[in-house]
Order: sequence, then C-alpha cells, then structure tokens
Amino acid sequence: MHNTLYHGVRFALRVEVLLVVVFALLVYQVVSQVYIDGSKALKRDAGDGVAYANFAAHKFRYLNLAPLISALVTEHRECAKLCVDHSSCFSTNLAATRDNKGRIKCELLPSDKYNNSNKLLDSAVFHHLSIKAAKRKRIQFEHFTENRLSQESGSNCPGINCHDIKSRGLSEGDGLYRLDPDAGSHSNAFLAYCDMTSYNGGWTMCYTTDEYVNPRTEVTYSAQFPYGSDGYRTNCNNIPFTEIIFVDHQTGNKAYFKRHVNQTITAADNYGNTAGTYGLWEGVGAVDNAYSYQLLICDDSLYSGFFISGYTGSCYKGSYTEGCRNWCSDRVSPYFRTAATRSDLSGVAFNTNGHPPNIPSNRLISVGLRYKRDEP
Ligand SMILES: [Ca+2]
Ligand SMILES: [Ca+2]
Repeated sequence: MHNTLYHGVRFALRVEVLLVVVFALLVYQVVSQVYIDGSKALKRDAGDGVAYANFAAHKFRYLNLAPLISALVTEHRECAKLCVDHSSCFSTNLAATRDNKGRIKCELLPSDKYNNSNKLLDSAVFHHLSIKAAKRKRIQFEHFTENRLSQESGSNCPGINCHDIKSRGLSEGDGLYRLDPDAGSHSNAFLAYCDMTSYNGGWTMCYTTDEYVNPRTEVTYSAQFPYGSDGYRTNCNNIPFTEIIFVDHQTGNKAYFKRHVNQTITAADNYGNTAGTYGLWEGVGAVDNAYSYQLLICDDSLYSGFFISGYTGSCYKGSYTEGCRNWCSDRVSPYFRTAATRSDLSGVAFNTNGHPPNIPSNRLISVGLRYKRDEP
C-alpha cells in the first residue's frame, strides 16, 4: 500500500496531465494503468490547462433530472469531457446502446445522485455516471484490465437467461440484468432480476407478489417495483428450466425443486398441462423431504402462476378440461402457490397446505427459474 502511494505521488509529480478524463465504464488496454488523485473528484480547467473528473458508472440506472444539454457523441469519453467543460454539470446519463447512426445520447445533468437519490431509477436504455465523491486525501491506484473492459461490454450484451450470464463469468452479483431468451436481435431484450447467490445462483426471478399473479400476461419490469417488493415482474415465459425456486420474503426461507427428468420446459409451452406432463420433482431447502413434488403452470381464471405441491395418493393435479382446477383433494402436502381468485383459495402458501378448508396467510413470495446445463 505504501509502495503504491509512493509510486502514485511520484507519477503525479513527474507527469503533466493536461486532460485526464478517467471513465470507469470504458478504459482501453493502452491506458490500462492510470493514476487518479482520489482527493479531488473533479477539477475543471481554471486556466492552468488541467481538468479531470473521476466518474463512477451505475449501469442501467437513470438519474431523472431535466438535462442541461442533451448531446449525441461518438465516444463515451466525449460525454465525460462535455460534463467537465460545462460549469454546471455534475453527472451524466449515457445511452447504453448507439443509435442507428452509431451515436450515443449523452445528457449533462445539473446535480448528482447524492442530492437526488430518489430520482435514480432503473433503466433498460441508460447508464448513469456520477462524479465520485471525494475520498479522504490519498493517491489512488486503479488498474483497469482487458478483463474489466470485456466484462463491461459483455454485460451490455444480454444473456439468454441468468444462469447463462453466471456460467459465462459475467455475473456481478444479485441484481438487474438484460435478458434476450431468443438471442438474435436484442431489440426484444428486457430487464430481469437475477439471483446469483441462492443455491449457487443463476435464477431468473419471475415475480414477487403477496396475492394473485399472472406470469403469462404480467411480463413487464417496472422500476417502481424492484425485486422483492410487491409488484415485481419480468417475462419468464420463454426461460427454459428444470428447477424452480420459491422465496418467502417474510422469513427469508427458500426452497427449490428439481425435475427428476433433466429435460427443460418453458411456461409458454405448458400453461394448463397436468402435472403428470413433467413427472416428479425433488425438494431442496425449506421443504418437507418426505414428499416428492409436482408442478402446475397455470393460466386459469381460478388460479394462475407456478404451483408446486406434494405428490399424494398417486395423483397428479390439474387437467386439460378443468385447467388447473383439480387439486387431488390434497389437504395434507405442502403447497407453494400464490392466491387463487376464489375466497376460500386466498392466501399465499409457502410450505403449508393450501387446499380448503386450509387457507394460508398472505405473504410476499418470489418465484424464479433455472436450468443448470452442467448438472447430471
Ligand atoms: Ca432477441
Ligand atoms: Ca399485492
């Protein structure tokens, strides 16, 4: 550490840097070693020919302020330079992708996220760049590697699902990622929350609710309802899976279920099928291991959403003629389901029987899907 400080000071003294615009999002290998004076986050040119800023990137976030100027730039760093050169600019919003003429939209903002924390929103199309808060006076050494650069561009490029992102080494932990399940053109990519940590991660999280949900039609992520809050949704219809996770936000308990047959299914292809279509599932986590489990994928006026329950009486639930309405009179096994529309089927079950006369309490739960290719 002292060595680093010492070299940092020497570097700062020895080299005249006319314009150091350090841009955390995009640093090329040729400038892979850059010394930053962390004691000053921003210095505008006051006539001494020295100006710089130290930007932190907040990917897929947008600071919702009226811009001072909205510009189109061809290089990311031009946006940072425009901000440094503008006496009232304290942060920028930068488009995540180029327009059809290869230009990048750059918004110069009159304030920053520290003074407007409630206006920093999730965004599918923008990154927010704030000037780093000045740290205690010290010389910082930052080493950007090719790996860092490829990670940045890698996560701009959507994954087909969360496990795909994780298995390619592009996970940056739990959070929002762009997904494009059908690959090809990314014009239909969308945002989803990836749980990258539970049971080795890679879960594409479909919804969070404390009541009724319809994953077939409720498919749009909204920044107003982040993951874990009532109303979170994304499009899981075309996410192939062999495993399904349920999270109980009231207790923090989690359970997941692995299909015995390691063959993927998608919700889009399976709404209304009987549970026998998929065979039995094994429970892991906060779950009664005395049971084998079964899955329904429902879009019925009575019940919709994913529904796991125990396999009892050699009976698979659901049927074509009745949608998801046949529950095998199973009044004993643990259910994992959201609320149905009938009053005696209300409540949200997590590891508790959910057949009348049992009415589970309402609780906030989330459901996610995963297909681990590397599993036997
Ligand atoms: Ca696509
Ligand atoms: Ca609700």
